[in-house]
Amino acid sequence: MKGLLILSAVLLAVFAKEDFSGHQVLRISPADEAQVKKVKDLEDLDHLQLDFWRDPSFPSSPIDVRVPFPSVQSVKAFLELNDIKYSIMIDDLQPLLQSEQQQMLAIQSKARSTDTFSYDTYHTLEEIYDFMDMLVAENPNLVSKIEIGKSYEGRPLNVLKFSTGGNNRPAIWIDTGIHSREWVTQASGVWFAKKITEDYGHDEKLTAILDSMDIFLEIVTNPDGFAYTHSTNRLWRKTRSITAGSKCIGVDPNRNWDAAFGAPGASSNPCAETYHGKFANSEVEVKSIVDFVKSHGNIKAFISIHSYSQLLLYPYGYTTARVAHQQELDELAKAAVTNLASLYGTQYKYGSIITTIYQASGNTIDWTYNEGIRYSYTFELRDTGRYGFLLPAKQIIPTAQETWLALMTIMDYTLKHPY
Ligand code: 0X9
Ligand code: ZN
Repeated sequence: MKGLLILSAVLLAVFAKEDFSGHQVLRISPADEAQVKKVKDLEDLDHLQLDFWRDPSFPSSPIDVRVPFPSVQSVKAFLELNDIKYSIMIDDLQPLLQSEQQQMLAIQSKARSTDTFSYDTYHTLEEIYDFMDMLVAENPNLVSKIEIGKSYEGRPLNVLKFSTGGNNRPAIWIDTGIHSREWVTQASGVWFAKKITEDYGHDEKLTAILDSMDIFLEIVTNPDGFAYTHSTNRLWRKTRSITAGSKCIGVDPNRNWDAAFGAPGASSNPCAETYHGKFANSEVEVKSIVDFVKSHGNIKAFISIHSYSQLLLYPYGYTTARVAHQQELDELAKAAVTNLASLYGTQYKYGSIITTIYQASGNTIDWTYNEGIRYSYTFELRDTGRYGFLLPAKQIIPTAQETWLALMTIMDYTLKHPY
């Protein structure tokens, strides 16, 4: 019976889902701006169905792009014809997806408490929502759940509040999973939540933080997208909202914020992965955070967690203009990545978004910074491209552990440097 159940789960997983057999991820290294432009122009050839994992920018980072099987030959021929250097980063995506699925199915029964929950595997939305409820039930004096809104498809937008009392204390915001395919981020968010409950009253620094500040943690910031990565397309990034007049679904929730909305560094094409949406805050997943931040009024640090690339970034993404607190943010970033590396040697780069990665307008932390939240940061977690968004589950705990050291650095600094 059990064998049959597993078999049917596997069959369902195989037939209901988008198949990535023969899809390759190429790492392209343009030699100059002209070559960047040639690669960028490929994105507008809709029939190629390219999915940029790392956007075109020069010279700061190579371009990683997923090429569907039917396009592989022509894209390579194009690159070779134009003398553009590339290497094959992932030679077939499907086996990676299959081992990820097998790993998930190997976890037998539903956890009855957060002590028996498997932190070293990926979980469905339902499992993560159950985890939150268990954590709240087990720690009623420390953790509560706030619903800040409902997603486009009607799912609750749940935020965990860690608080030891007080009235509207200064607070730290952390979100994971605003891009749904960045699975190591939601998994790390779950681990952070458990870690906070374990360390409060035991770890001196975290205890001091929670004795005068609150922490808000939104683990599944894009639940519709996340559900879709499980049901249909593992590589879904955007929201799931319908755009009138287009056959393409979804808006990039990291281009939809009211900071240079629609400027260069976002796309006006609804089919693009960086589509900014019809207007700022059009996505309810974004608007709900905006409303929460404004009504709270006392958030002192805002940390938005993505993957991949191993970066710790601060504003701005839309302009090369420096933020007023550039030096302070830079020094704190340096301290945070140094502490992160102390655990397993994982190397992070840091700097402003536009100088370190690429131009991105309408992104989360440009808005939060302009809103007056000085310690606004965004992480890009592991790895640097070997697995990209398909980071093996055995890296979840090490990733979360090392990231926690960086988060503690920022939170401790926030406590000690009120403004
Ligand atoms: O393109 C993005 O939105 C970010 N990269 S990702 O692969 N996670 O999609 C980079 C933009 C930089 N800004 C933030 N991460 N907030
Ligand atoms: Zn992202």
